[in-house]
Amino acid sequence: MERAVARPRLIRLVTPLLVLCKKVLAPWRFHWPIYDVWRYFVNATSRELYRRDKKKISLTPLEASVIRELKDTGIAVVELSDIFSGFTFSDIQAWTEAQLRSPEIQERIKIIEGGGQPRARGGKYYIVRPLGDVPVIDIDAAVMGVTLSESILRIVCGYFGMFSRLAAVDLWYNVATPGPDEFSQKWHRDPEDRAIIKTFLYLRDVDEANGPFCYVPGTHRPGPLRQKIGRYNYPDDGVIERRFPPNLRRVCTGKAGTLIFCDTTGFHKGGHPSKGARFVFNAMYTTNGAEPVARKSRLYHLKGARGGLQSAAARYAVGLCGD
Ligand SMILES: O=C(O)CCC(=O)C(=O)O
Ligand SMILES: [Fe+2]
Repeated sequence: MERAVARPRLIRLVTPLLVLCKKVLAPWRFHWPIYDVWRYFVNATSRELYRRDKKKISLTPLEASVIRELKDTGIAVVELSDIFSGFTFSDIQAWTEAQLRSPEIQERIKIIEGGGQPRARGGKYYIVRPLGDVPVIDIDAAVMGVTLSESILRIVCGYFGMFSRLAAVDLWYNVATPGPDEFSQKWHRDPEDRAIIKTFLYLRDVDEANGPFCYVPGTHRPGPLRQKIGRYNYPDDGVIERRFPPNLRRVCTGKAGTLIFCDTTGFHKGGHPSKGARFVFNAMYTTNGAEPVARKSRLYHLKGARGGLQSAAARYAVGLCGD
């Protein structure tokens, strides 16, 4: 009886304090060490959901080895057809190539190829985005079937040890441009979360001249030039090349259908073709602690009903993304 009276009183006393703490700490949420404490709590539900789901799922040997490689090195590269038996990559290619054929997109490519620098999101004029600056994509598109597939989510959630959010998807056509590397063409760590999985699906062959994705294996762990959360993570030019000679860097050339899984909190760069172009579909998976997820920034929009989503992990992944 005493406890029944005391509890609401305690809550009444503590609630304004908690609200005050939240307000005072809010601007510091993305700074160490508050970030790591906050991230732990904000992911409590997703960890619990994964713990329950894990009992019902079993990983294929390939999925298990991708997770192992990701944990060891921060990167794993597979062929899409190895993960999805019977899945037709040609459906994805047909759909993505069709997006590229739109007259406005072709016009924009010609302008950049002719040396023009049209206005673009984040100043990245050399990336043509057929799905728009804030991509809009149909949930029934074959490429979304892969992005939200049980197999990819088993890998991503297995790596995080919790359910994850699909924070971004995009289709990029990187046009060849002269001049030095800019923005993400330079070595950097992504700053949004303590662990981030990005997938890059090559839609056309990528060789050394087409701006392949590059990575320094092992740098997903805290180490030299430590990741700063929510902030600039670009070392000065030449620093990465000096610290990590070519044998310690991985250049991901590959055929169309190559699928890269990567923890981009490690050092990476790419997307600066010197010849031709690079055509790639990318997705970003994060935890609830990622800056765009926590700030409710919508980096893409999904069209279509979610009813067809089979797994709890897929429903959770798009759970915050409105139409
Ligand atoms: O375009 C690339 O290969 C790298 C892109 C990148 O840095 C990123 O998506 O975080
Ligand atoms: Fe990046």
